Amino acid sequence: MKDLIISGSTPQLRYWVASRPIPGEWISGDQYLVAPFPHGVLVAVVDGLGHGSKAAAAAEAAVAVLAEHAGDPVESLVQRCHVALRKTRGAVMSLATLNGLDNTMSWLGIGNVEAMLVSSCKAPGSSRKVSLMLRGGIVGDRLPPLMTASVPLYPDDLLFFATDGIKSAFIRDVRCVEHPYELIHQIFFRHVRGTDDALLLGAKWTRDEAMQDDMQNTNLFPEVGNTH
Ligand SMILES: [Mn+2]
Repeated sequence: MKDLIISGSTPQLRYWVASRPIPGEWISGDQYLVAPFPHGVLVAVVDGLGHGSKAAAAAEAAVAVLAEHAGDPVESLVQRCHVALRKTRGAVMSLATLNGLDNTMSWLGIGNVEAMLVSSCKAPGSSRKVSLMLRGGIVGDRLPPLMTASVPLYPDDLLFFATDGIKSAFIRDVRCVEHPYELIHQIFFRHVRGTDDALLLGAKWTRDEAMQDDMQNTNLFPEVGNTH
């Protein structure tokens, strides 16, 4: 089952994605984007409303906008998606911009794609877990006031995103680990609901410009997730 997880990296981030459409569908409305830009990377997870091809179309429209404007502030990315998704079913999404110049992350969540930052096991002091504050709304239909939060980033910090096809209890199992692959695999199969599309993304902020050699699917260009 491990081949359901795909991995990739940018100069500053390694990431792993586990996803599966609702049984009976071949395309998922849950999609992701990891898009590097100079000195940073945008990570987004989008859940198109419902499931099937119309949900996927909404998610794809959002991902296309995000890929095109990856370095923009997160509020403006959400605004752009809101306009682009008006003719679609709409979507919920969480997105984070990780900035390598000042080592901060700006993140924003509309709807219920949960996101969590977990500090590196090597970080001094107690392990830090920070959840993204989500605000109700549907991108393409009605937006809440957009309030971006900013948090400091340290090398080897971990970031997790999960759509509502993953039970919220997944948060209990999120912890700092040296190699997130096994953890992501474990969390996905323990908490996947099976009654909706599901996507879990885990990422490690490496900050290091040196590329890792052992990566599969290494790709410096925006990578769009489209689960078949
Ligand atoms: Mn969903």
